[in-house]
Amino acid sequence: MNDTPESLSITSDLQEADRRHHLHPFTDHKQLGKKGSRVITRAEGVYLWDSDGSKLLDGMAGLWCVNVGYGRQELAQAAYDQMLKLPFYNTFFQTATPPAIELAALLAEITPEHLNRVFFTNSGSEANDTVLRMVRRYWDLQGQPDKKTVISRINAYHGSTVAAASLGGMKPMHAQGDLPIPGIVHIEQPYWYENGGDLSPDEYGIVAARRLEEKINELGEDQVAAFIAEPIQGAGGVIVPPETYWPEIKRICSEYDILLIVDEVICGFGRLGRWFGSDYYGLTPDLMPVAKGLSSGYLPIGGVMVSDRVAVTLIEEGGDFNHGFTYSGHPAACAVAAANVRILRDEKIIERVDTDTGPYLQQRWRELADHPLVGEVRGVGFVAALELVKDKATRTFFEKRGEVGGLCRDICFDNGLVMRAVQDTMIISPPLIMSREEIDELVTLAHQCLELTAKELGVS
Ligand code: PXG
Repeated sequence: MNDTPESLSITSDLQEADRRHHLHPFTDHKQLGKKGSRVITRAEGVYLWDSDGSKLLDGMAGLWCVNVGYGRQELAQAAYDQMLKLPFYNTFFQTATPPAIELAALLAEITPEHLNRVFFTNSGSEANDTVLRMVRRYWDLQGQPDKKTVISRINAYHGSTVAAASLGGMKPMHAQGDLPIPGIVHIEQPYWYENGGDLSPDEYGIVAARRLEEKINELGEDQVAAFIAEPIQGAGGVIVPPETYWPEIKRICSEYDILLIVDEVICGFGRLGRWFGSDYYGLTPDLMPVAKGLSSGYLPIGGVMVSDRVAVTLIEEGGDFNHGFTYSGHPAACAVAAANVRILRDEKIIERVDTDTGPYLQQRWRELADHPLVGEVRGVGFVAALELVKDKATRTFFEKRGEVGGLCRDICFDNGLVMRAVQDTMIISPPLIMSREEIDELVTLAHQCLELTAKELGVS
């Protein structure tokens, strides 16, 4: 702590202005008002500093996005150069800019083979709004306008706009503002630890996947447009599906004529040690929303990768697609994203996550399974979770879900580590450049914070 009077007064001034003028996402402002925001002022590599000078190890890569880590000069330079040359021009009305074209071509190269076109957005939420409109447009053009319903999963997170929050399966979000909108339904998430009961993970994976088949049959194949899912659910609690899940989903999607939408906003750009979660699980999405790691969060940008199957219909038969954003293909954001993709590619960062640091992180993370609070440890590549439970032997959660997770998260923050809590599931998703030494530091800090949490709860 650097509690100089100057830094304290700056922090309290910032907190006061924040309290008076700033509404934050997903925040209880009454609670925040009492405490004051933690103000993050700078970052380098895998570390953050707050306005009091405290250093934090960023176990969440910002918000699952700063894949190449903080402080990359090339990305700042790409934005600077592009802003001087052409800060903005749009991509509507038959125009384009070199960075948008270059990034589109680069994305066609690195995404699965059948994905060759991108529709640019500014965020993952806008990407998923685009997905919903594209899916319905596709089936209209196919002469099947009744195929409208999209099947998603409980606890899925696909963003915060009206369509994206509806595609998501978060009850507290649906409870505010009459969501979901019509034509979106949700099935069980493949969460073995909570829902698997006495089944083995592999048995349960099949059961969870068949919920999709049951729902298609219940609604009628002629009403169902698509299934949307993340390869591994991120904000839903790092739900790593059992190995049997995706093969069975693939079987169902190919037997029934519905589109597969794979939301790669978190898994994309290297998080699982492959360019995309679709590469990791061998999926062939018809539409693939991306964001976050696309620019490593340096500037806001997202997009939807469109398969040849869907693109041909939209292009050959669709005429105008009446959809788009002023900043679709923003030149500076595209220049930064292209530079970011080149860093990931040229520095072999994803290969390192696959063969070296990813396995090392998973091995070290699994050591935490011995802690009395930890019921399960899971993860792939550079994403991982711990289930904090009341009783490990019986997989019994704490009565008031979320309280212990919140406590542990606060303890982490106060002790120099950013971990995210989803109810009582503790989550990490670090920058992909994290070294072995930094992984050691992460696991040591996580262990210390578990100890402090246990002490607070009177567990030993
Ligand atoms: N899809 C997925 C899978 C996401 O994780 C979005 C879409 C929406 O992206 P935008 O760029 O519109 O935020 C997300 C975003 C959390 C958290 O608390 C997760 C996200 C965003 C904010 C908070 O874990 N994911």
